[in-house]
Amino acid sequence: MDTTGIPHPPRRVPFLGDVLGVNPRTPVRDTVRLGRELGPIFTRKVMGTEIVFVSDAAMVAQLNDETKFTKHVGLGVANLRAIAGDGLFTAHTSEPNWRLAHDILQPAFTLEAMRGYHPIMAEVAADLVKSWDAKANGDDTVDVAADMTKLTLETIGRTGFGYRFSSFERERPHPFVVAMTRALRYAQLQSVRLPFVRRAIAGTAAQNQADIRSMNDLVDEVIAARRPGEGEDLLALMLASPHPVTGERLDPVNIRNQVITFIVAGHETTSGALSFALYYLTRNPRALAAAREEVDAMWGDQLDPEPTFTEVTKLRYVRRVLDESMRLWPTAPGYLRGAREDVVLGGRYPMRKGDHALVMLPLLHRDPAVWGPDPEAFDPDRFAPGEARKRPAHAYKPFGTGERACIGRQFAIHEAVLALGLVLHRYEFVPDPAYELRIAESLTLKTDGFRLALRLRAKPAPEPAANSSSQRRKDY
Ligand code: MNH
Repeated sequence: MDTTGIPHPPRRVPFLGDVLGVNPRTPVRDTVRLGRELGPIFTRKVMGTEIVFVSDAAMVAQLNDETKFTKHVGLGVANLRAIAGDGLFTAHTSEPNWRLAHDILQPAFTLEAMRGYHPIMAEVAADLVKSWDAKANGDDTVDVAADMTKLTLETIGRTGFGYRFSSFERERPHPFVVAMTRALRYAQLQSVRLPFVRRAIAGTAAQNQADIRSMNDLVDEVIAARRPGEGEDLLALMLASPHPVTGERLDPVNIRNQVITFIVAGHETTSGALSFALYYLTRNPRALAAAREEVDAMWGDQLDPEPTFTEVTKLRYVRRVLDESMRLWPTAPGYLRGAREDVVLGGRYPMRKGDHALVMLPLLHRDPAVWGPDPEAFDPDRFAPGEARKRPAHAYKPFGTGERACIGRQFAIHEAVLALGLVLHRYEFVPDPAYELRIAESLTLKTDGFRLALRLRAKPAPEPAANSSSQRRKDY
């Protein structure tokens, strides 16, 4: 797009662009800092690519207008097509497979459908608790982001495809995870135009080909092992269900792309959100106390509560903690919108059909005009009943917008509230007071180096009862 008149950082260097004072490890945080100086629309040019960033709620509302804009597959998302092809996340809205897959899969992501996944989600949360119990009450600490990633990967694997990565039982990550992590890093570094830098960080093209092949092979095995009519998961739906209107089906290559898409999209973002939520809870005693009060009111002195679906949906404060964490650090920090026709953004910036701009969520979510004078303050009550209605409709968009918004939103929220609720009920968290938040930035955001020691919370002695399973847990 024509960027004359849009502010950009001072000291632009020929060819390299806006690289002064920019650390390649922290592009999102640097952009947040820049945005505070440059205002709600600005550009950055990095290695020849210029990106327009937008964070003003009114301009974002315009970009979110589905009649004038749609998702633009560019930057990091475009690079992922080597891995996920025309899967839901990486498909162009105009690709026929996008709508076909969207319509076939939509029923698998309703709140009602979550009822079906709930028992498996609870089983995985119980696995997390078991692994944390083994480290509680001693000198051990847990790496929060790593363990949340085990939880979310296991959850999408088992609920989506009946596949166990056995994350909690392994010393080293599953080979699929090794290949996926490296392939994602490789994809992300496609935009780096210095091949030797890229090779040093992400390995060779041959390695990348091998990684993608090994991911495909595992997925193909899982699909081949599935007998017709078996299971009630995402895979069963994709194999068995024709489009509700046209009767068309997903082809095998597309199904493979979807499986890989769900594994990638379905775990990194949710695990990051859980990690930030735990980080903020350990820094905000009042929020922690309020969240504790809620889970204690729900599960009281039960030693091993078995949360029901409905109980999880009633943990409203825990949900607010999650919402507020995703306000400050939306783990998918932005999304691109492309113009369907010539438009003028914000009444001042002409965009031609096909031009695109990035909605910069951490800045949108800090706009003082919307969030008040102290947007950095962590306050879950910003999401108390009625509060959202007082804000402009497009001021909070951690799950994206319109028909290309996150299909897994309810899934992520149910999974995360369940796990957060359980660990809040069970453990006292002992953070390292010297830890200052660091963020690992890849395609998504995660806490970096955030560790917790855990203490099992003291509970009143259980009523003596014959054959009570809780009797066995003397350590509680
Ligand atoms: Mn998810 C799209 C954020 C969890 C599967 N997701 C998006 C988009 C955002 C997003 C933002 C839109 C991106 C864009 O416009 O380019 N997603 C999240 C966050 C979490 C999350 C913050 C957790 C917290 N997502 C999940 C889970 C799943 C999932 C869990 C699957 C089980 N997301 C998707 C898919 C898409 C998507 C699939 C693409 C949907 C489409 O375009 O049709």
